[in-house]
Amino acid sequence: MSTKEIAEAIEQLEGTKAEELVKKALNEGANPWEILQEGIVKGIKAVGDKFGKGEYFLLELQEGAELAEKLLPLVRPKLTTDQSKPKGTVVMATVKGDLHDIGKNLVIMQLSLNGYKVHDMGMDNPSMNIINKAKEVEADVIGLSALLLSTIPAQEEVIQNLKELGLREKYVVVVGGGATTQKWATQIGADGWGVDAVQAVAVVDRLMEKKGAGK
Ligand code: B12
Repeated sequence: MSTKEIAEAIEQLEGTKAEELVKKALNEGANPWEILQEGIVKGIKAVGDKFGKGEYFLLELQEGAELAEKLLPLVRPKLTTDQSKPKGTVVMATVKGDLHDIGKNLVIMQLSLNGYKVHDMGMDNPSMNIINKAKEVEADVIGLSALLLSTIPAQEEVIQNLKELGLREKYVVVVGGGATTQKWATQIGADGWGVDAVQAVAVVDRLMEKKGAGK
């Protein structure tokens, strides 16, 4: 039994098979994080590649997303949680106009498992709503996810709004999502960028340490 089979079943949109394979892998004691990354995430990305090449249509893209969303809760309880005092408070949001939240949810999962208190704002969030939420919960970090080239400017808009309100130094701002790069993050003046959920934690950890030491 390999995580490759899980990825392939998702790519082929074989829901029942994918679910059985995930359950079997968990029962056999496979590493849940590996099932997540090498199985589910690789599978959904393969669906996206097929969509990008015109081999799958929107309906199939949606089917793949629904399948991934059904599989994630099977793995979630198997990942161990860090019960210690929260390391910090994070507001995580997918930006305005963007309806992708699977990656954001993985980042939330990983940050929570690593001791952060995370407020999930869901998707399609106007910039000011994100800022108001950060103020309300006294966040340390604002995390912004964007998957579309047409929506990444909204990440920059949040940073601009923070500057205009005189709040830029108050929050660590990290950006991520399939359409972003380190170069983009630097260009818009974000504090950090992460390629995946594991790196997101490393980046937030590093920036929080720096903030604690007087940023
Ligand atoms: C699933 C999916 C959908 C689903 C989303 C459902 C959902 N609930 O999320 C649905 C069907 C709704 C959808 C719709 C559309 N989609 Co779509 N979708 C995808 C797909 C296949 C997978 C996205 C995903 O979940 N990836 C897996 C996760 C784990 O990866 P991730 O999101 O990148 O997140 C990881 C990292 O980026 C990082 N990360 C993410 N966020 C953050 C935040 C921070 C702060 C940090 C540090 C890190 C971080 O960590 C995550 C975990 O490792 C991608 C293809 C792909 N390769 O990603 C296309 C894709 C993103 N979609 C695409 C398109 C074009 C669309 C539509 C415009 C299609 C249409 N014609 O209607 C619409 C747009 C809707 C909208 N307004 O947003 C294009 C985008 C092209 C572009 N670059 O602009 C892609 C790349 C497909 C393609 N190859 O063409 N989509």
